[in-house]
This record gives sequence, structure tokens and C-alpha cells, in this order.
Amino acid sequence: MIDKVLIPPVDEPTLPVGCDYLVGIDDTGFAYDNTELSINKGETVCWIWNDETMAHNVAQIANEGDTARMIGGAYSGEAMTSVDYRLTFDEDQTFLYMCEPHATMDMAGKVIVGTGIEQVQDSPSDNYGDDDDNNTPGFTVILLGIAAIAAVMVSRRQ
Ligand SMILES: [Cu+2]
Repeated sequence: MIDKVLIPPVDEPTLPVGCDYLVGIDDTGFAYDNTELSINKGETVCWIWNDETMAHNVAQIANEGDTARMIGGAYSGEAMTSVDYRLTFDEDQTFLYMCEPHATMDMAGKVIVGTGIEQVQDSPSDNYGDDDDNNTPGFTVILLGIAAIAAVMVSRRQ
């Protein structure tokens, strides 16, 4: 037992230089071997396989279960038996992707970056006027709290 703790495992996989996470093809040949990752902002995921029987790729999709790639999304290019595709994620987001030739076989995966929630610049709900501050419960509660403290202080002085 003690030996197992002290001696590091010999077969620990080594990551290629520049990669924080590695995604390959699993033993079935029709799935990624690492289908859900949680990473920090600034980290790099590497999709790497060599001499696979089937050709695969990495294509970003807009929604889970999509079988058509997202227009303008990340794309490793045409499916190939050997691929080295790397993405560094700098923003909070949930990155969904699939393999085009095998999308209908559910060959897909996701990368959750940071909070997993993208910061949207122009959300439709912001178009309903400038009274956002008045509708923010947390903000209102803080103001009421300060008013109550002030009222107590004023009444104590009198
Ligand atoms: Cu595939």
C-alpha cells in the first residue's frame, strides 16, 4: 500500500507540449475517448489521433445533438485518419462538437470552459429600455438595507 502511494504510476500518459487536455478516438473507433472536459480559461485542448481505421474530424455545433456543423464555428477540416487539431479557450463557454462522418452515431463531445456560460454582449432582453437597474432585486435589497441603517442612525441621534 505504501509503495503504491510513493511510486508514481509508470504508465501515466504524457501530454504533447502545448496541450492541457488530450482527446483521441476510443477503442470502438466511432467515438472520442474524452467526451466531456471541464477546463479553465486559457487552457488548450488537443484532438489528436494517428492512423485510425476511419476518418474523423472536429466540428463545432450550436446545439447538443446537431448533425450539421455550426456556420463560422471551429472546424478541424475534412475528416482524416490522422489529425492534430488544437484550440485554446479564452472565454467562459460550453463548446459543443461532433465528428461529421459519425454525427448520426452520436460521436460528439463537449468542453466546459470556466463557468461554462458565454458572456453575451447583446442579449435580446437588454432591448427593453434602460430601467434594468430598477429590476435588479439584489441591487434594490442593498439600497433598502442602507436606508434602514441610516434611519436607525438618524433616530438614535435625536
Ligand atoms: Cu468519427
